[in-house]
Amino acid sequence: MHDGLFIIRFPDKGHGSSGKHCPARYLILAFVNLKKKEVQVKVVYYGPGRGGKTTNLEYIYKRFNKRIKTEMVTIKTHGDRTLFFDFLPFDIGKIKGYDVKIQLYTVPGQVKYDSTRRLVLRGVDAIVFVADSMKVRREKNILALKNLQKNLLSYKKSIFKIPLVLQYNKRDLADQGIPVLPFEILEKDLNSQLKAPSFEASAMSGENVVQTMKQIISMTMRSLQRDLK
Ligand SMILES: Nc1nc2c(ncn2[C@@H]2O[C@H](COP(=O)(O)OP(=O)(O)OP(=O)(O)O)[C@@H](O)[C@H]2O)c(=O)[nH]1
Ligand SMILES: [Mg+2]
Repeated sequence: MHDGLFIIRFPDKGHGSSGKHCPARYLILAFVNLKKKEVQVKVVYYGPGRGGKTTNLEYIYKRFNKRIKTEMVTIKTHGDRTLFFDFLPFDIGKIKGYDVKIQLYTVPGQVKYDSTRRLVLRGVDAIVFVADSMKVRREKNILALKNLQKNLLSYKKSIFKIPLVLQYNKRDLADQGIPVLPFEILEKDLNSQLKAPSFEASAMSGENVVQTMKQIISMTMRSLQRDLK
């Protein structure tokens, strides 16, 4: 744990819900430094290997590099695969007098790195699930979502309670004649029970990348705002 920081476990009770985009019971677990009046919020981009998680963070970093004071940390294997995680921190201002620091992480999507994924999920406050729209990746998306559910459970967190946004990435590939799954199929496969906000996106071109991030931050902030004293 970070020096001088401790964990506040916010109560797991109703956080005022309206509609499918705001489940009633978010459990927010954030690092709060009362002395420095600072909150750290950890958002993890999760999903199948090669789905575009790192590309999301790279786009955000490029787009906001004037406001992001720290370098993006990224650890890659040969051929651009994430080995451990990517990390991108930035400040979003104050809530109730607290400086809010957002930390974006990615996990390595390759199946063999499951213990690393679990490690990166430690202390997670919110999830962006990046699915790959390519038809050939249909099964991999479903397996990765199941893997997320399992790994969250190892921290006693429910995929139904944590703030979660789905991103259907690589929509641009349809223009190149590469078969992509229709939005409705992705919704049926991945979101029929979760009923989370979902975005069709292209991390390559940046389409809906910032919107995805804003959605997850606003869902997380809504919960935090109620719980910060
Ligand atoms: N056409 C297209 N390609 C994309 C898009 N997003 C990512 N890619 C490409 O897909 C490949 C994998 O992207 P990454 O961002 O490295 O994927 P990842 O999810 O971080 O993969 P792991 O680190 O192995 O889990 C790269 O070659 C990207 O350029 C997209 O929206 N459209
Ligand atoms: Mg990666």
